Amino acid sequence: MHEPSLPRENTFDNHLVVCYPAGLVFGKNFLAIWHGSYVTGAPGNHRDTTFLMNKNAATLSGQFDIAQSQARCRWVRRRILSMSRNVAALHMGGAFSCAEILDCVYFGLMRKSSEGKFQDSFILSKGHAGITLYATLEEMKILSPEDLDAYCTPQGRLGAHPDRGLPGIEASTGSLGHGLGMGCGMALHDKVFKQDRIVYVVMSDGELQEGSVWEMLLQAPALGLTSLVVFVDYNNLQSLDFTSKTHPNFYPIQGKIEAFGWEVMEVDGHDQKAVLNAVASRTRRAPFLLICKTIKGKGVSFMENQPMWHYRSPNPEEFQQAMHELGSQD
Ligand SMILES: Cc1ncc(C[n+]2csc(CCOP(=O)(O)OP(=O)(O)O)c2C)c(N)n1
Ligand SMILES: [Mg+2]
Repeated sequence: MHEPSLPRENTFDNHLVVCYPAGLVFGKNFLAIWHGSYVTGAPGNHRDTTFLMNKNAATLSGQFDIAQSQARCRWVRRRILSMSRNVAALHMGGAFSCAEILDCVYFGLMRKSSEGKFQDSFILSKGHAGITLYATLEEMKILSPEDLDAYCTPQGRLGAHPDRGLPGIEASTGSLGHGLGMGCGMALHDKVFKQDRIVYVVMSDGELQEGSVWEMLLQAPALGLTSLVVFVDYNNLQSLDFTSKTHPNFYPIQGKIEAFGWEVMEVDGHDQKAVLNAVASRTRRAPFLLICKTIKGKGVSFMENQPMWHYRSPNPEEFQQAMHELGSQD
């Protein structure tokens, strides 16, 4: 029988036997599981994604300063706005809706080793919000200002969607519906190999339309993937319309996912304290999913809840107005 070849050129020490049967069970999630278990591997095995963290970053919730986080998020949104001047269009609405979630993950939740490397992992499943990840990584001094200035240019290395192997980026995403499968693969790896790592995944609410997501929602509790922490950026909007209008039967979300065996909570996704408290209160007896109620385009009055701002760059007047609202005087 033909066996798929393993990425031997890498330094992985995992074994096919662990996930091959899982692949049979997971059907089309096989590749995502494969990616999670083999390509990403154990903490410390990451090929190009280990990096020194900003030593000044507060990484424990106890040190997390809400006012500083709010200032960082305003800065992240302004940074995204400034990047929008150089490209025809970018996913601004969904980038703004998840700024606080990413800030909580990177500055409040992710643990680092004594050598300053991340012990935990992060997957931005809604890869079209890569600009928020880039700006957050710039805040952490993992990406440089020059990297962001060259966003989506031939001479730059940051594209519209995150690419694994760039500093701080552990998973290539952008095709919606795969981040949860990757996260499950990573968590399954850690369970089998007894690795102490938490895998954080940020998904969009539009992704809940993907069958692959529901396969994993069904499977993760059965596999006992208790190191998995998932955030759903529930902004009630996808590209063109409100998700509650196009897919009303998804709502309410919480009970459906709980019925599969997850521990689920719902908070205001722009309230850092609520997000961190919810994650801190998880029992660790089941995979944890936090429904984060957010506003697409958050922070700029004329962008909030407007489908048009899913994928549009502001004109010069709109840019000035948006900068003003985001505290350009900070
Ligand atoms: C599999 C797949 N289908 C379609 C797209 C194109 N696409 C990019 S963003 C998006 C939807 C955006 O809505 P949502 O997923 O809820 O993200 P957010 O509201 O957070 O921007 C779509 C359909 C994609 N990236 N991947
Ligand atoms: Mg959405």
